[in-house]
Amino acid sequence: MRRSTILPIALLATAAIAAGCASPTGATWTFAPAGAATAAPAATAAPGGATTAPAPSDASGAALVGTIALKAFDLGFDPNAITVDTPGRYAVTLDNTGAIPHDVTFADGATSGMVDGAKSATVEVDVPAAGLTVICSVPGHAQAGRKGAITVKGGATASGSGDHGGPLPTAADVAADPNAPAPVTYDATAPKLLPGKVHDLELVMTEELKTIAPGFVQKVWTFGGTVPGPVMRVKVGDTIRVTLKNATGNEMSHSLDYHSSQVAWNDEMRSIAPGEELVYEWTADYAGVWMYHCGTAPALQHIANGMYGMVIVEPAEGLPKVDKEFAIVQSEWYLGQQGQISDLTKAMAANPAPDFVLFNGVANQYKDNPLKVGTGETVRIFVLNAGPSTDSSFHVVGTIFNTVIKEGVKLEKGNAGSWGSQAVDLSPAQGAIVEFTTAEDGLYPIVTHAFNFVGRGALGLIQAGDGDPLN
Ligand SMILES: [Cu+2]
Repeated sequence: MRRSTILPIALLATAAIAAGCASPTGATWTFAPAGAATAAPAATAAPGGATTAPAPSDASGAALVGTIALKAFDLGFDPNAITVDTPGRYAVTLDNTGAIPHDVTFADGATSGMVDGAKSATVEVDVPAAGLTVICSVPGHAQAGRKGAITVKGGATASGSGDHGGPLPTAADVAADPNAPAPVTYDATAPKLLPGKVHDLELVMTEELKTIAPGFVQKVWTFGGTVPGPVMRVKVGDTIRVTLKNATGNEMSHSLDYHSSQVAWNDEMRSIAPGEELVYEWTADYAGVWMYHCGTAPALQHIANGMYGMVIVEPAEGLPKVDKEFAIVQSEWYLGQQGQISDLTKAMAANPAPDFVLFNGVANQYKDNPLKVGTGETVRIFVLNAGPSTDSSFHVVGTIFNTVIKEGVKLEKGNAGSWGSQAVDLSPAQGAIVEFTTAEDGLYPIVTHAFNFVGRGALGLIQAGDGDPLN
């Protein structure tokens, strides 16, 4: 029975990956301004599951104007922002693909009743012109994100919807836009070492619209057209010469601060205006997982609006070979109004409460598109906490890190005593390498163990083998 609870997630994920990933890396590590880099068209599947083709008939005899198919998994509804063409009576079928019981309960009281895992049930509901909200009534489930809304086309968005099981912002000040373009998945595969010892690169800073969580579009500032910026991978002893360009047409001055470099703040790290460029040259003297970011004042705002990325500096002798390598940057998003930049007032709070916490720039993207590994393969993750302000406790559920290299401190696989590590604490601007092996086929969630953030987008999955521990 549990097979059917797991496989649909994996299959959905495969489809989503096939639908297109924007790799931030290229062979020459030269990054074009990103007009191209943004969004796929608004998913035609966004109203997913809703059809207005009249259903044949129903038990009550009342005319149905359509049917709605809803999936419940253990973290949300899919979809959870549903748009229908007209008000009227709909038959809603809940397919519980999760492992524990859920229901679908509408604001007017209509409910499917509790549906066990791998079971389904149908409930009829009258959708008024104003739309209505829906929750799972199991205690705690709605608060954890199992809620959504049905909206009638042309009507206001019923409050409470996100999309595709994505988390909801804690702030009630920005409503999800059901027509927002689907987020573009950031390829988490760690790039290969740049060949040679001297690297002449170009990095263009852009200002453009991006969907940072389903339903939420922000005017982000980028390095190289992606958030995070591209991952760069070099070795100790290399020379890196970056031509940094502030794209013509941008509104803001920007700058670049490589934590992996030793240069004067008021030289290479100076701000440049739109249309200007500078050359930032540095030598890789120390190995590590380093942050780079825009340091233009207020740096808090420039980081909170997307201007950060990772530099991997390997020791001169290189890193031992492993089977799979990923790079993950954790960051916070303080939601601004739709189409606007992030909210600096929220980011400035003494106790900041991010609306989203992101892995590689998009809420929950690797929950929807799991990272694939083979069971028993050696896995290495380069992880960076870009902040700007909250700590990360990076953890992969079901695994133990046998190797951790954090800020120059090393736990080595095979050490006397068999010491291991469960979570790596990363303050803002700290980075680490973690290595582990999955014990069996299955799903291994990637989280920050500060669990209040898991429901805000800081959730991914590693899929080992076919994702099914039981076959
Ligand atoms: Cu900037």
